Amino acid sequence: MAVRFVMLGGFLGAGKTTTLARLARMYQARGRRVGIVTNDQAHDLVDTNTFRAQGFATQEVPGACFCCRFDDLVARVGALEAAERPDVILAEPVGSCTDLVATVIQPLKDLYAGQFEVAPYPVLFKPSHGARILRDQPAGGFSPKAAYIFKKQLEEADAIVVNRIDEFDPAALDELTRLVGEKYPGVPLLKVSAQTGEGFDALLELLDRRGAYGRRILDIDYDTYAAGEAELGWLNASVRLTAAAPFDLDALLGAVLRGLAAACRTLGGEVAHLKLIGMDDAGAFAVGNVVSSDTEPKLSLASGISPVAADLIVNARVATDPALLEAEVRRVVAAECAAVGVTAEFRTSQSLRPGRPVPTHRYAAAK
Ligand SMILES: Nc1nc2c(ncn2[C@@H]2O[C@H](COP(=O)(O)OP(=O)(O)OP(=O)(O)O)[C@@H](O)[C@H]2O)c(=O)[nH]1
Ligand SMILES: [Mg+2]
Repeated sequence: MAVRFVMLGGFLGAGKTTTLARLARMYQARGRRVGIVTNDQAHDLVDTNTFRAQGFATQEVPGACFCCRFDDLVARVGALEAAERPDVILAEPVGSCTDLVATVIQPLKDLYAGQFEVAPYPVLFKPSHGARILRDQPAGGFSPKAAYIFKKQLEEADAIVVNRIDEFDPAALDELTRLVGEKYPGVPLLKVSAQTGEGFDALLELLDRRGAYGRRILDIDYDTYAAGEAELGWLNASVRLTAAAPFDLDALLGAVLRGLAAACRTLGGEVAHLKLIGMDDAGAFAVGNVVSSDTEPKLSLASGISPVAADLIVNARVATDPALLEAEVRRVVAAECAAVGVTAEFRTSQSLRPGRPVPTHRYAAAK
């Protein structure tokens, strides 16, 4: 039987990983086997580790987006199928990627029709940047080209899913959904909280639908798209933490996040997403995030542990020079670790600006 392929779009930090982890648990509770595929421009993914630490079978496509690594995506899904026999594949594309209907969904439907049954394509709406971008306020902290990507992501959605509704009172939520509805008329609108689970029955119901979905092929200018992506500085680093005495992993992650947020303010670069995962050698883990320059650093998943050694992975996506970003990450991690008697050894570190997307396939019209 064909495997259900569920891809969830949305801007950097919109809540894709949190949403997919919740959906995975819901599918499992209904007796369905789940496999997850993550994706990033570089190696050492916080998201892969976050999913695996929660016990989910996860494969990753690192180094470029799904659209440019389409064959890798199919191969990773194949590896999951061989090992896990999943009923559902959950796929998380890079949050700065768009045109996924033309480059991933349509080719999967056309070339792999017997293997996959592609679900409707929902895109998460990130309120912190989204409200400013849709109101045409100075591009939500980003340049108009990065804002262009944000809007194009929503334009190709079968449904727009407003996330983080736990943070809104009813009047503010009404205003936000009215704004989204006006900009994307006729597109079904869902309201969820990936944190609390509110609205997820409706999301699951949408994902189970069959019909003419995944057909909103964008009219898109790849020069603007590439320029918008290239404005983002990307940093992935993996660091070994060791100490002579136990240290509070959650407190250290919090201090690093606050230090990085302050460094980004000094650099003047809007934060798209700063994320960290700390893991001890026994599998306990903590995740911390900052999703915009005006939201507080948050320990999203706490470990409650005080190890003497741990691995730290830092993924930063900030509208600034990647070399400066890398220097700040190295400085902040070293300083915050030193302050609590922890030695930080950088094992790998990659900083880059995403290259121009060159999709493996692009369907100009829906099949
Ligand atoms: N309050 C609140 N926070 C949320 C919700 N959903 C996600 N978050 C938080 O938002 C942050 C980013 O969530 P992720 O799930 O990592 O976002 P993402 O879209 O996967 O990010 P990238 O993979 O970097 O693009 C984390 O701190 C989450 O805990 C929500 O519904 N409510
Ligand atoms: Mg993610």
